[in-house]
Amino acid sequence: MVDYHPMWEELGLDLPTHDALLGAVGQMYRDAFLTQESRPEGMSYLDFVMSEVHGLRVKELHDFRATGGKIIGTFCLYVPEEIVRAAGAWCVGLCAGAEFGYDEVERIMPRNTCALIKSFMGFELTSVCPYIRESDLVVGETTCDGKKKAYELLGEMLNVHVMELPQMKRPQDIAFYLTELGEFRTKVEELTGRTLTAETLKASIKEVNDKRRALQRIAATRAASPAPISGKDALLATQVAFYDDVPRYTQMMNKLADELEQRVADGVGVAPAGAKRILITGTPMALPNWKLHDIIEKSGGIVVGEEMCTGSRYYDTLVREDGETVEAMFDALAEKYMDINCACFTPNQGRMDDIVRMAKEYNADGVIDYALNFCATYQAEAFTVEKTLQAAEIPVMKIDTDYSAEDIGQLSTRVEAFLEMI
Ligand code: BJ8
Repeated sequence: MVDYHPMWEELGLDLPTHDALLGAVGQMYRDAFLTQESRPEGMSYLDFVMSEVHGLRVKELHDFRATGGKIIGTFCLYVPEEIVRAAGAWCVGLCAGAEFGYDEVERIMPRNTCALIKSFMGFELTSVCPYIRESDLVVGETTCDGKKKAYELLGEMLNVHVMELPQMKRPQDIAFYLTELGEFRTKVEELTGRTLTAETLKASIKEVNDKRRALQRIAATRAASPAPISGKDALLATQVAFYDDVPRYTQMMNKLADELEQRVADGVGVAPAGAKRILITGTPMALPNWKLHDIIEKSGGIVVGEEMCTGSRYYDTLVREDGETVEAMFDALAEKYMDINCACFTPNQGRMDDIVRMAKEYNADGVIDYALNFCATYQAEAFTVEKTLQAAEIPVMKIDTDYSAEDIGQLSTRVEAFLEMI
């Protein structure tokens, strides 16, 4: 076992608090993941990644920076990893999925802020996140109001760049997003001292598309009955996509997909025949948020898809690879990214269409619409989600929750009743 404490100390982490966090996440992981039966062998890679979540990967970032490399931390799907990589930097996802440091957060933010924002602010305020400390630049975006205000506070502690995002998807909005991408490119180039070229951008588009293609292969196998992989394991695969080394991750996920495709051919599954199949839609589930999947699958259901940013919104569409000039490739990036259906946009009919399409494609028996408490956009959109699914005659249940364990008993009862009803 390598002792990473000297590296964490160098990053200014609060070592006892950080040890406590790692201990708690390790316990959650063992309870949620290692208790599952007939897991695919390919999951051993993700088990290893998780066992080293603040270790080996952080060391790789640390070593990269020691040779002059730059790390860019992001919180949202609308910040293109392709631009970061084409200018020679690496990207890491910074959204956080655990309740930590809330007392410190509530000294500077309202109590009624969503768990995702409180979590990333809490991680920084209590000095427990090595990824944010390895980030030379943190990129925020003007999506929801809570995030916008959080980035102002984060900007007092870290080097933060905020991308302005439109809230609609008209041609003028897409043109505006393109100018923001141009500004972001300049920012990254200034940081790395390297120029993005048509050649490097083409390569990074292909590389990130390959990562998404691997995730698409995994997702496609989940339409089979029995499903060859649990929802929890599939969610973990997507969560790790935001942190891991891109080519290595793609290779390992393609290996996992090979195994899952073989399982489908052999009729091997992870859930008993007749287990109720659930599609989840809603707010993203950042590492280590596995709460709802765990509840559903411990109640005898199986999650077969996620219409969320840690799910289909991340990998369902690719960037066109036919561009030859930087301008053409930026157009292709704008086209792809502005096609993501976040509830911060209005109108957001594309999301409704995706939920119904996915429920059918993955043969879901029902949909759970999941929102973090105090997330106004997703909670407001829940009415349209419900109406849309009722019109399509697909059973739906709405769950509002946070990262705490307090409501697990109550949620389990509701989920069990929903699984029985559908
Ligand atoms: S593209 S979903 S990652 S903004 S849950 S912080 S919306 S109050 S995360 Fe998101 Fe980008 Fe959209 Fe996806 Fe605000 Fe809601 Fe909290 Fe949220």
